[in-house]
Amino acid sequence: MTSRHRAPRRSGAVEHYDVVVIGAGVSGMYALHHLREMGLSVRVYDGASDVGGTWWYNRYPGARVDGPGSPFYCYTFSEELMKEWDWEETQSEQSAVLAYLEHVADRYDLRRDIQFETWVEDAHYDEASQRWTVETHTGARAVAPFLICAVGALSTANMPDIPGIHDFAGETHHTGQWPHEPVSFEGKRVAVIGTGSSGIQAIPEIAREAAHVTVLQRTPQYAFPAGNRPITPQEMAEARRDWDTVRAKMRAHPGGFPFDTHSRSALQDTPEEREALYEKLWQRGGFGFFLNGYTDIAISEEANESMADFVRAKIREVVRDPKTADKLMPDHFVMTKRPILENGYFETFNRDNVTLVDLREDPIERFTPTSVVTRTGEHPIDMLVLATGFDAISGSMLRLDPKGRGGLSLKERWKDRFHNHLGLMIAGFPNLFMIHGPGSPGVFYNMPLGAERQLDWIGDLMRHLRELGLGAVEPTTDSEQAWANEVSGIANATLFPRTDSWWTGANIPGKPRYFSAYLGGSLYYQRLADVAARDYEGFSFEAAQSAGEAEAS
Ligand code: NA7
Repeated sequence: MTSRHRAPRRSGAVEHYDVVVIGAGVSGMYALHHLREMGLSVRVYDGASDVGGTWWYNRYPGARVDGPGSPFYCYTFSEELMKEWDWEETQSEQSAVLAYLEHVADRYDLRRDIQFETWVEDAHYDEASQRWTVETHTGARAVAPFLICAVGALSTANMPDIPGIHDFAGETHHTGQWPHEPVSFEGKRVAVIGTGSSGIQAIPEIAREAAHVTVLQRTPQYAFPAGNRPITPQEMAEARRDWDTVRAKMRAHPGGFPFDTHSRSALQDTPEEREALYEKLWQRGGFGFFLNGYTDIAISEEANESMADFVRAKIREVVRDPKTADKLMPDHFVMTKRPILENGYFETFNRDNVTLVDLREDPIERFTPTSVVTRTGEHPIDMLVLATGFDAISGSMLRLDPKGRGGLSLKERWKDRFHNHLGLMIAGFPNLFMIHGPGSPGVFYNMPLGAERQLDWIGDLMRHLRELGLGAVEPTTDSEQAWANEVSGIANATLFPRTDSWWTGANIPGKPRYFSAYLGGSLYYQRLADVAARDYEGFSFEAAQSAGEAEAS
């Protein structure tokens, strides 16, 4: 397994900034750029050795954008940036996204304010000085009035706790911590645990090279043809031609992409009409089912069943062995786990060198140094790939575990629920901001654009504090409660909370189980604007310490 590169421990140094940002991924990079443009001094810390966050870590074979995709999974703050970068495929490979982020870092000279290979081990708030102090693994400390946690919604790897797993003597790799050196599967017997987006992208690639692949599947999944294709120069030109209009369209769209919205219910159509639309979308591939399909798939059980039946039939058409096809039949509401785009995943089960184990009927009992043992037998293996996902959305904040007023830890505050207001701030943790945290649209929105919009709002709030001589801001617990009701109210009107998924925290034992993302799409940004327009209703403020008081404390 890869280990984090770490600088040697040293102590004593204390540096002062206006803002400390944790994380140099898509969100942290924009935080640095935007806040620096505002004239603030900013320091960014990241455990990786370069920019990219999730895109730096997730280098497993087959890793690609698996959303609506390029060229619109990108920053929008600069027309020049949009005009100078050519995307080549609709579902860009990990290396292409990382190359783009490296270009952004070069173009805006971001690295000079980022300290890489540096892990923040502690962050605590001092009420008297209205400052956050972060301490890194080197013992160095940085003090700043504002702390931005751009720690990633999909960054904290979920390592399964299976008897004997640490005794397994072969190579073990988690997809979210993939080595930078090439990993060879040639001649190896590989077991893969996990059939979410990462497993479904990686398994066909591994199977092409490995001697044998044993897929250990806990939940069968609906997966849709990725429909990856080259982006033509004409399409790139079209995307850039009237950038202001394209950008406005992105901001108006519920998911943050410049596409037309649709409004048709599946139940308005006859079964034949539905079948025809599903077939058209299947042939086209990509995220069409969600962007150009029906509006009630995630709301109505009956509508949901019509699409689920269609996908199950498609899986049966592809997979030749009926017993294997049976094991691959998903039985949850379609769309209520993260929709997956696949590139030859189901065909992979027609290969002679691939075996599917259904862990629901044949669970893993233990690992030995050379095998994985399930209830019905032993599978000798040379390599283990953990495509077991992440402690998502809230996990990275809890791993950081900042300490707010009175030394209260986030773990304590979030014991039962991820309390927050607007998905941005937490009562008792003044001047701390989360990007893509629980309570925000996060992974349900075009993430670079979502980060820009959250950070623009945060920048405005910082300006507001400065102009009014205020030193600290945090939400009231009443506003947190109201926001929780709004988030849950929207989610509970859908089928999403009824399925176990990383969206509901059900993949992590002991985690509060509820749907924590804001599902109102771009309405969220309207809510942010309204709150700001009403003088930051729902937040409480403190006057700024005088320089002398701050110094004394
Ligand atoms: P996911 O989507 O959380 O998938 C993880 C997979 O691993 C999923 O099939 C899990 O089964 C399985 N899993 C997790 N723990 C275990 C244990 N202990 N035993 C057996 N199987 C297990 O993570 P991904 O990395 O694929 O994707 C994350 C996001 O990254 C993705 O949605 C995109 O947005 C990008 P389960 O379904 O929980 O039964």
